[in-house]
Amino acid sequence: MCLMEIIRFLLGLCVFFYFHRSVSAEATCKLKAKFNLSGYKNVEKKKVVIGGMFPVHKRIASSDGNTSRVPVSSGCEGFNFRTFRWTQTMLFAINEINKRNDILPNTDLGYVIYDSCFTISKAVEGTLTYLSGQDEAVPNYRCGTGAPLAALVGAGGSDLSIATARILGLYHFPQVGCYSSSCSALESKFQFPTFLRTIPNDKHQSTAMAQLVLHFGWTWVGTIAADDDYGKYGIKDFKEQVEEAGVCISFSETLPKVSSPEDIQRIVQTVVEATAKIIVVFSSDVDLSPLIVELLRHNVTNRTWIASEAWVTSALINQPDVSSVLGGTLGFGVKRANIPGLQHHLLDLDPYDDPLAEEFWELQMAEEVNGTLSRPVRGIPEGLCTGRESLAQLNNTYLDVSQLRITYSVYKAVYAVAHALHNLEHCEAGKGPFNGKKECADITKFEPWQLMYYLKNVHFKVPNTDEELYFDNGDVEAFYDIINWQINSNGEISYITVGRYNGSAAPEDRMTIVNDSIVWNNEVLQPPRSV
Ligand code: TCR
Repeated sequence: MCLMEIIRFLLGLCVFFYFHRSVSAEATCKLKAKFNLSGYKNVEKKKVVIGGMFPVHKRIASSDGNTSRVPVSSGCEGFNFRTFRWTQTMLFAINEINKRNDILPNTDLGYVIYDSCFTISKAVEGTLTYLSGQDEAVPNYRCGTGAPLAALVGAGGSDLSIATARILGLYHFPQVGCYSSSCSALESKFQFPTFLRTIPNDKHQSTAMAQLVLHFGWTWVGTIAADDDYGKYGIKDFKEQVEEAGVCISFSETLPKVSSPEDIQRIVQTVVEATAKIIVVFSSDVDLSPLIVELLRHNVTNRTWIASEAWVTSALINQPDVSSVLGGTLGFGVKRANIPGLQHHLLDLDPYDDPLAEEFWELQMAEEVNGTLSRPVRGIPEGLCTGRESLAQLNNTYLDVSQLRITYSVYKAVYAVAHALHNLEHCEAGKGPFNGKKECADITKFEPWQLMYYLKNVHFKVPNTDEELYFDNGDVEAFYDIINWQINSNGEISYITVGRYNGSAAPEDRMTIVNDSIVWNNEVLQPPRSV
C-alpha cells in the first residue's frame, strides 16, 4: 500500500471541498482561492482571483442510482496527464506574471481551479460554484468579502464551454476558452456575449481540411466525428464545402461518447468495407482512442487519415505500434511555441499541493513500481513513495514540452486576462471608458462587464514569441501547421510540418503545402487516389 493512501485519507476533507461537494453541505460564503505569494514581502498587494476549468479527468464515475440517501456530486475518474499539464501551465503563467514588475505590479493573481471531468454537468456545477464562491452551487458571485473574481479560463470541449458560457453570459462574466472551445457555434456574440478564445475558430479548420482534400483531387472520402459540438459542427462545415465542390462522402460515422464496443465494431467494419481510403476525423483524442485500438487489432492499413487539431499531436493516439495504421496521417495543429521555464515548473510539482497533484503523483509512482520505468529514487521499499521522488526521469505526456500548442493557448489566455486587469488598474482618472462619464473601474471591486471591456480590447506581444495577440470579435487569427506523421528510423512517429494554413490571408494564399515533403502510408509512397 502506498503511503500516499494515508495522506489521501488525511487530505480527504480537502478533496471533498474541491471536487465532491455535497449537495446538502451548509451554504457558507467563502472563497477557496489559493494565492501564490512566493517571493513576495509585500503582503499589502491587492489581489484578484482567476478561475480555471480543465477536464483533468476523462469522465464522471457512474452513480449507483440509489435514491434512498443524500445525493452527492459524482466523483471523477480516468486521470488525463495531458490536461493536467494545461492546468499546471495556468499556474505557471500566474506565477510568472506575479513575479513581473511590468504587468500588474501592485496586484497579485490568485486562482481557483475546477475539474470539469470532460462532462457538461460537472462544468455547470463548477461554474455555479465559481460564481457563488460557495461550496454549494448557488449563483451569487457578489457575495463574500474576498478578492474580486476575474475571468474564467477554459471549460473543456466546446460543449462544456457552451454550457458554461450561457451561465456566465447571464452575469456578463468574461470567459476565455483556450483549447476548449474552437467550435464555430461559439462565435455568436448574440448567444455568448462574454466568450473569447485563444484558439482559432474551427470554421477555418474545416475550410482548411476541405482545401486539403481538393488540393489532392480526392473525390471520395469517409468522415468520422465525435458525438459533441466539436465533431458535429466541424464535420458539417467540412462536408458542406467539399460537397459543393463535387466530392462525395462515402460514409459518415459518429464516435460514441460513452463506451460502446458494438458501435466501435460497427465503425471498424465500415472503414474496412468502404472503398474510400481517405478518412477525415474530427474528434478529441479521448473519444477517438477506442477506435484506434480496434483498428490496430484488425490491422486496418493503407488508409490516409486526416486529423483535426485535437488529436494530431496526441500521445494518447500516438501509442507504440500505431505507425502501420496511422503513419502518413495529415492534420492541423494550432500555433506552437516554446515556453521557457515551463518544464522546470512541471518538474517542480509538489505532491502535497492539492488533490490533483497528489493523484498524479500516486499514479506516476504506481507506474514506476509496476516496472516499465526505472525507479527514480532507489532504496525505497516497493510500493511506498515519499513525495520526494524525482519526476525528471519519467517519460510522460505531462512532461513532454515538445509540442506546446494547446498548452500555449492556455498560457496566452492567462496573459490576456492579466493584461486586461493591468489596463483596468492603470486607467487614468477622468479618461476612463465607462458610463459616458469617462469613469474608470477599481481593481479592488470591479464589475465583470468592466473587465470584459478591457479583455475585448487587449493587444499585446506574447512573451518570448513574436506573436501579437488581440481579439477580433472574440476570435484570434486562424493559423495552423499542416503536420504529417512520418515514421523515423526507430519506427516511431515524428510530427513533420509540411505546410501551413493562414485563415486570414486572401483565399488563394491561405494554404501552402510542400507535396514532396509528405510521406504517405502506402506501398508506392504516392498521394493516395481516393477510390
Ligand atoms: N477544441 C475541441 C476540444 C479539443 C480537445 C483538444 C480535446 C480541442 N483540442 C485536445 C482534447 C484534446 C479543440 C472543442 O470541443 O472545441
